[in-house]
Order: sequence, then structure tokens, then C-alpha cells
Amino acid sequence: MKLIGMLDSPYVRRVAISLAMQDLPFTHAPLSVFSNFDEFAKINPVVKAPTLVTAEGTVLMDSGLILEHAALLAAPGRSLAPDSAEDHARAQRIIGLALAACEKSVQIVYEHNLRPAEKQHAPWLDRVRGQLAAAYRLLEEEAAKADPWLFGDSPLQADITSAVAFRFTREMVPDGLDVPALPGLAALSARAEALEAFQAYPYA
Ligand SMILES: N[C@@H](CCC(=O)N[C@@H](CS)C(=O)NCC(=O)O)C(=O)O
Repeated sequence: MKLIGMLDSPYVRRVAISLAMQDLPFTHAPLSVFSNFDEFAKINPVVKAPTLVTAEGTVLMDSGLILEHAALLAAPGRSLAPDSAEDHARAQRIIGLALAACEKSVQIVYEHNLRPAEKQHAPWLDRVRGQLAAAYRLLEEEAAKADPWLFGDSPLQADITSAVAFRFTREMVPDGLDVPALPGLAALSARAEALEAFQAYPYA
């Protein structure tokens, strides 16, 4: 399998870390959707990161769909989802909040970096910033209960995506995060960033 995309994308990073944590072998091609557009387009004409080329040559995109496929390939006992339906629903909620935080952060970055200053729309940015703050406020309520991980002894997908999102926003939208108000997430992030798989696929 080949994973295409840069690790400064939270979507690419969560896939890389998840594959590594499930011991699924893959190679990584850190192509940018911007500076390597043509090279990327030869692999996936839609130029979305992450892109995963399976062993059979099927080209997948969207981190959630890629992780669904990875879950099918993972050995028994290597699932990154909790077992019970109740915990599964809670995990999906947490992952949804973390993905919303990623999406809102990306929207702020694109608005600032891709749109000329005179075309930036302040009410839209305010709305997105409010959504970002709401996502992190709700994530913090969950992270505050982590002991040491969100579902107990082992880090699962909810931990990976929450930690990846937090690091991404911290790096890319530092004024979008009230870090002192998010001690649970800061602790979860520090714990996650110390894991082998996070260090093997660092934010970069
Ligand atoms: N929902 C998608 C979002 C992926 C996404 O938006 N990736 C960005 C990079 S962070 C991208 O491909 N941007 C280029 C574009 O959308 O044209 C996922 O989970 O993979």
C-alpha cells in the first residue's frame, strides 16, 4: 500500500499513525496537494490528501474511508474502535468533533492563505472560529476524563484523531485555540505525541 500526502495534513497524519499502530505495512509519499499538484494528479486526478493506493492498485481517498478499509485488513485484536456499541457511539462522536476541528482549522488556513485579503469575509471567519471553539470545548470535556486514554489502557482512533487535530490547530491556527482552557487535550496530545507511531509520522 502507498499513502500519498504530507503529514502537515491532519487527515494524512491520522491515517499514517493508524496504519502504523495496526502494523499494516505501507510506503509514504509526502506529495503536496499544492506544490506537487501535477505529480499528485497522476496518481489521483482529484488531488485529495490522503490518497491510498491499495496493494491491488485501487486508489482510495478520504481518511475515514481509508481507515474503514484498513480496519478490514487489520489483524484480529488490532482494532482501533472500542468493543461495546455504547463506547463505539461515544468514539464516533469524539472523532466527529476532532474532524470538525480539523475542517474548521483548514477553512481558516485556506481563507487566510488562498484568498486575497480584500476578498476575505469576516462574518464567515467569525462563524468558523466559533465552530472551531465549540468543537474543542466539547472535546475537552471528553479529554478531561481520559485515564490515561479516552477508552482506558490503549490509544484508539478517538485518541489518535483528537491528538492529531489538536496539534494541527496549534501549529496552523494558534490564535484559534485557548490552550490554558484545554488542559485535558494538552495532556492527551503530549501523551500521544510521545508514542512511537506519532514520532514515526511527526507533524511536519
Ligand atoms: N474529509 C477529507 C478531507 C481531506 C482534505 O480536505 N484534505 C486536504 C488536505 S488537508 C486536501 O486534500 N486539500 C486539497 C483540496 O481539497 O483541493 C478526509 O477526511 O480525508
